[in-house]
Amino acid sequence: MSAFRAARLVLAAVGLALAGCGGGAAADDHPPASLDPNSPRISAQAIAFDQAVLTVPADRPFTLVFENRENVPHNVSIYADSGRQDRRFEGGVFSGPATRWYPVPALAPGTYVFVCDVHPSMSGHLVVS
Ligand SMILES: [Cu+2]
Repeated sequence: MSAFRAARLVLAAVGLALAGCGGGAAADDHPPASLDPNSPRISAQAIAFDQAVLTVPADRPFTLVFENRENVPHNVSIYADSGRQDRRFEGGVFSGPATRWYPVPALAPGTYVFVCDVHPSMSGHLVVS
């Protein structure tokens, strides 16, 4: 196989991979150009989050900095209800050790639930005020 043909196959595979990660999951593998130093941070290790409560300001988009410290797939999603039906943000799943910067849209004041969709026991509360 020629190098050119091999490269085209790789590009096609990458395109398929990108197309396959739809569903609204969001994750940036680099920080935004201007990361607010007050951005909420959370990490995962031993199938657990390091924090039970996160607090963010209401009605303002924010960046959630998520550090996955282990070679296990995790994400952070945000739900408006404890029954986890009304999802307001779906973070992309990834294995660590790695960090992702989740672009979370503005949320109305209230108490939300954050959870790892892969491990439902990993959860906490997001206080938006
Ligand atoms: Cu998880």
